[in-house]
Amino acid sequence: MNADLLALAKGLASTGIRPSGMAAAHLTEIAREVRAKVLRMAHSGKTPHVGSALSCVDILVALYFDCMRVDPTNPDNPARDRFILSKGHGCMALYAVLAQRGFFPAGELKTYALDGGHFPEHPAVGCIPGIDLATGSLGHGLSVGAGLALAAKINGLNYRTYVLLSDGECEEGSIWEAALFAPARGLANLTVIVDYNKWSAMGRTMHRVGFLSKKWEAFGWNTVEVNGHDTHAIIGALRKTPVGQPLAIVAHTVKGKGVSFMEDNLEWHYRPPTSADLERALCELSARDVRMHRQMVIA
Ligand SMILES: Cc1ncc(C[n+]2csc(CCOP(=O)(O)OP(=O)(O)O)c2C)c(N)n1
Ligand SMILES: [Mg+2]
Repeated sequence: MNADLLALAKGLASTGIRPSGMAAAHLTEIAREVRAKVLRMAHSGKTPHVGSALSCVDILVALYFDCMRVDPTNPDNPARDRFILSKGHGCMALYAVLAQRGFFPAGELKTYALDGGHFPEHPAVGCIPGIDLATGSLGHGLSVGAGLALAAKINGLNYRTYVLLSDGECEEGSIWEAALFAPARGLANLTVIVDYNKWSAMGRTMHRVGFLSKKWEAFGWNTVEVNGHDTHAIIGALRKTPVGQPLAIVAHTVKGKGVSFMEDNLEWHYRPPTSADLERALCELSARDVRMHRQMVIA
């Protein structure tokens, strides 16, 4: 744990262990802020994976602003729920959500991807508060998550473990070994969310649409499909904690979600935004926000 950042986090006002019941408009505003932060990071760090990060923003907002019991002022609290971003290349979204939730000051994000900064392009334990596992090499997160869930069960602890997978990594055999293990051990304290954006790094993922959730079900998981950009639908799914079985949420998402020219466009797996791209994207995000606000006022 980085002592400086932890000290700064302790100085921030605590938002409590679980800020449940936030209004839809508030969560939408948080997601918009997070997307803007992601775009700024990708631009300043000149890094790839902006589409991957934008894909999972709403899922992370649902987790950190409703479902997960975490305390930014005590990020290592042994009672906290555990989170593994198995698709580690999407970490700009996680960094931005942690900042938004008060784990460290948002200004620190300016050091993203800089030598000597706290924010590597793939997350590592100890760089910033709130990272439970170093990830980036795809396919390992669920095995570790199953281990954390099993440890909780053995030790009689009631934390829950959440693992966010990408659909590309669901093409790896190690995921399905862990998927077989968790129901066999009755790990009802484990939740998987699949960011199902239908893209991998080089093209479309191989899962036939409609079959991915059937696969989880066949492996013994309680399975739900949701719109991965409808925060309240995600929250509804996350709150369904089945008895005796782990929970898999297949979240239908759009890579690059929130910025029209990045949506469903694989180019943004690789391309960092230029200054012009950034300006256009930020304008679009705020315009969408204004439109949404107007619709809400009218409704
Ligand atoms: C074991 C491993 N192989 C290859 C890569 C390189 N790589 C980075 S992202 C990615 C796939 C991206 O697609 P997906 O996993 O679906 O994530 P998305 O960006 O769509 O959320 C790959 C193959 C990796 N990180 N780890
Ligand atoms: Mg994908």
